[in-house]
Amino acid sequence: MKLGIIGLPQSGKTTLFNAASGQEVAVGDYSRAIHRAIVKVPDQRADNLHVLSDSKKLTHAEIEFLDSSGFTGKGKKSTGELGNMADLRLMDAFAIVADYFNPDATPEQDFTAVADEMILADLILIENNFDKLERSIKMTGKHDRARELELLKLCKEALENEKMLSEIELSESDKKELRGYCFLTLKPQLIVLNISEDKLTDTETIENDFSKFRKENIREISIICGKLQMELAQLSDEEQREFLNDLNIKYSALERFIQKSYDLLGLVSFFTTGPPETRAWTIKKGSTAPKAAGVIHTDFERGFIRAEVATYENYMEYKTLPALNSAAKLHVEGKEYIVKNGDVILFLFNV
Ligand SMILES: Nc1nc2c(ncn2[C@@H]2O[C@H](COP(=O)(O)OP(=O)(O)O)[C@@H](O)[C@H]2O)c(=O)[nH]1
Ligand SMILES: [Mg+2]
Repeated sequence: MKLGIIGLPQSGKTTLFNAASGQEVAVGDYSRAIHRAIVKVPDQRADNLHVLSDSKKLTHAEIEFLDSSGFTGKGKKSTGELGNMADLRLMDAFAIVADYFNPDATPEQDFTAVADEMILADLILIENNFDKLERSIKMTGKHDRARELELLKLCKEALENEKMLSEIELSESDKKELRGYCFLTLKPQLIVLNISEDKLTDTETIENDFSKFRKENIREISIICGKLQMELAQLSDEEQREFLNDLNIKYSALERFIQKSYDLLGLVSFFTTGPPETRAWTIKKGSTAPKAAGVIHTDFERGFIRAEVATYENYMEYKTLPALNSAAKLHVEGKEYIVKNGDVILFLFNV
């Protein structure tokens, strides 16, 4: 799963990338270089199961972050020809970073400029394909792509009215029809307000001010002080704890940012745990038990017999499989079972 960090130049993209990845890429240099990192998704539940099972190994879920340039801030006046477009189209979601640390910052305006550029890029993509498709349908008499053409028309209209494609109603089969286009404005977004240190105590107010941008499953808000988080990421675990204690900060904004990205990607975690390893696995929301087993090993999916499932909360309360079993908190589930966020699972399979 890939999350693209985008935004205007000097908004703090590379700073945020460093904070999330622990890398030390140079910031503030107007560089247009692309950086990639695999970032582990912090999850207290995995940490707790690890301790409970006294596992030798602990493995967290992961997402790929891409620090990407390419947006100019020219909005509607841009050419819509974004740099590294191919990379951007492959992202599953975007974190759109907006400067809210400069005294004269205009985060709403900056977000709109990025949005306009995304809209324009999608519009150009349609324009480049529309006539070709129309002609091919006419010439070959192949009407199986008629729906695709209809959808492109619909999308074009929306974009021309400055709407993102995520805002129009599309059925699952329509989305499938459009999948190949990898439209930028169809991907979920996390608006990252990159605040200055002196706004750290106002995050609630800021969150309220920007709540109009929030839209379920489409757009979320995250407030973070990138610079502080980047400096933190470069300290040892112990130094980080001391630093946060000194500032009287109990939670890590960075963890919440990563967790929000994960949610936005439509992902949930299930766990396997035991003495050799505790591990958080990633699946798409709505996956069945055999699909989840297949994430561990393809043989597990093919040879799936059943799953023994406990909720994370029950697992932590009863601590062992026999205890869970006698309390009737260990459920035997078959092929149709939809795995839930936080399930602790033991798969039985036959290969
Ligand atoms: N004060 C402050 N400065 C920041 C913050 N985030 C980034 N900057 C500064 O803004 C400049 C641009 O940051 P950079 O991450 O390179 O932006 P990018 O062009 O979007 O990758 C650098 O000089 C950073 O030090 C922040 O949270 N607070
Ligand atoms: Mg940068």
